[in-house]
Amino acid sequence: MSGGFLCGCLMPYLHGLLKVAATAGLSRCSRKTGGVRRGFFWDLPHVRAQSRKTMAKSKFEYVRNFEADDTCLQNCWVVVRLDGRNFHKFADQHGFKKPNDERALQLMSKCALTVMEELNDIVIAYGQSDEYSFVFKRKSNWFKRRASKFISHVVSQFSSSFVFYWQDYFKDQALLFPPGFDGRVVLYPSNQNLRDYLSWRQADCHINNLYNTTFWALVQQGGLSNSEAEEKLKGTLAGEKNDILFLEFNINYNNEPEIYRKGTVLIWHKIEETIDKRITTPDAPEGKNVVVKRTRNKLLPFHMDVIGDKFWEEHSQILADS
Ligand SMILES: Nc1nc2c(ncn2[C@@H]2O[C@H](COP(=O)(O)OP(=O)(O)OP(=O)(O)O)[C@@H](O)[C@H]2O)c(=O)[nH]1
Ligand SMILES: [Mg+2]
Repeated sequence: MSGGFLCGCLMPYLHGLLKVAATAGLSRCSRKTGGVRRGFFWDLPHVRAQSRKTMAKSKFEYVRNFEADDTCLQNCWVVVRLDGRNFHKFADQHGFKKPNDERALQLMSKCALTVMEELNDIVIAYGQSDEYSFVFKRKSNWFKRRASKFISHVVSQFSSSFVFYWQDYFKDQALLFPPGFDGRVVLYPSNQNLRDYLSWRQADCHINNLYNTTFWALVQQGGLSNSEAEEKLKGTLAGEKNDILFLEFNINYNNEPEIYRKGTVLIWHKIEETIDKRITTPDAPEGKNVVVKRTRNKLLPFHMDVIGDKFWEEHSQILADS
């Protein structure tokens, strides 16, 4: 390439580029960064995005080191529990039935199903009231086991589903304001720890539900004020609450719906199904319908005891976690 060509063709082109850069405000940018190169046209956002892979790291790259390492310990069960924020108020303002609103519980489980279908590696979920727990496989390497990824994906997927599916469950009740959920990660190193965790949540469901069922029977059917009912139940044991329900209101607590007493367990099940499939064969090149059998994993809800051994014996694949 001759010097004349450089001056004649390339210089006006470079001069043009510099003018464009100056118009885009990059001269100021270059003063700020103290270097000529950093303020040049490759600092335009689209150029920066393209060149990130090929260019050396910027001097700002060090800020990455401020991020905390939140990798979940290997070989532990990763449990994410979320809980509705201020659902006492939310339930009141949206006319939830007391003590249990079937629509609300079904909506919560629909959201949990969506979370399990959309995200990887969740083997079991358990929910009651305004909370849901999700258990990721011990060996999960989803997002390199980063706690922040586990929490944020579960909570955001659940929250958006809650709003998305609201009207399917609350036909005559508009969603009045955006609900929120908090989330946390807890690691459990042994199968027994995980079972005890789920037992704890189910025992909590039982204790609260027995209290609430008795409390609202006293108020709604017994005509007591809230504070009178509270006073009457102060210090009572489970047996005494059962007696109040049975003797005063003819309610056998054991006959209350299982979804209220036990909460909801979601697990994967292998199901066999038959589907119609269209295939072409040498004798039917135009295609024909055949019935095909296949097995697939489907999520199913249960309202059963997870404290005893029976559930874990019948669903041994959950803890096997190969
Ligand atoms: N009426 C009614 N209320 C419910 C139902 N499910 C949950 N709730 C309400 O949601 C609350 C859940 O308890 P918490 O999570 O401890 O209370 P919260 O108000 O959500 O407070 P934070 O979680 O601390 O923000 C219950 O106390 C009820 O007031 C339901 O089916 N019916
Ligand atoms: Mg709550």
